[in-house]
Amino acid sequence: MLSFEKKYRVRGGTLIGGDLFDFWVGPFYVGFFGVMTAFFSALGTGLILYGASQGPTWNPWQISIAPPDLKYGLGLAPLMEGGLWQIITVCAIGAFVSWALREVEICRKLGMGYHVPFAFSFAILAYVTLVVVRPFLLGAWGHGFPYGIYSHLDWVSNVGYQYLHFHYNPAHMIAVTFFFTTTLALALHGSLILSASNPPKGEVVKAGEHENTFFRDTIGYSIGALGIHRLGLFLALSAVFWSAVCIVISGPFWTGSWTEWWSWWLDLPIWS
Ligand code: UQ2
Repeated sequence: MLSFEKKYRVRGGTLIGGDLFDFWVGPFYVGFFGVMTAFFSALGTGLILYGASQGPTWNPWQISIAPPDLKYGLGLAPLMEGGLWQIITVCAIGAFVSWALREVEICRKLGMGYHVPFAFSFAILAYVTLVVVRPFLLGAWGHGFPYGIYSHLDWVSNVGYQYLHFHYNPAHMIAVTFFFTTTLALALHGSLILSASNPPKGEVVKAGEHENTFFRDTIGYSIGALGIHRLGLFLALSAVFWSAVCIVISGPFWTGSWTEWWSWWLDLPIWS
């Protein structure tokens, strides 16, 4: 594997700057976007530490960098009144997007598909939905979540109760179902691979045909070695996608309780 790495440590595939940033540090490809990732990560982390130093605690569970008050709307807030949160948010998005583009450059060097950066972009999308899209649609950066371990949990809890019963949010139902199905698929896949490739001492390693046959014998169907990975990617991305949908519709498109939303069913003309 080490000689393989050397052979594929090739020039080119960069999106910007030509050969200028086309270099490695030890095992890590850097590139223009590696420099950008390092810059935004260092600045963002530094600002979080500075914010913590101005706050009431160094208890890691309780440190929190809060977004601006709602009165600042979509404007800039003073540094200690949410301005830090705004700059940290820009740094976070800069670091995440740079990381994704660094992945793209590595894919291009290796002649691979863009599946990994495509998948990562869904995680970025979920974060951006929470701290940019939804606050923007609601008219204030103060609708973003605070950067703290406990404080962001409190935010999730409070926003959930704001819609009375978040589990009645139909997009939340779909997202949860995808999360659970993802764990089912990974449990099936992980256990199947280990069962075939980790035989007891002295027994021969099994592979594809045994894996297929196990599922054909138990449920009459095998999705296949490539298929299970396509399914897994689809399930995981769908979970993230519907999570973003379920929060972005809460507020901008539905302000009441989510239990009440289901009255569309009782309001159907067919009952009268
Ligand atoms: C499979 C297969 C794999 C697998 C798994 C299956 C040989 C190594 C886990 C079985 C998966 C099925 C039947 C799909 C289940 C559907 C959902 C929605 C969870 O056939 O091929 O490759 O790892």
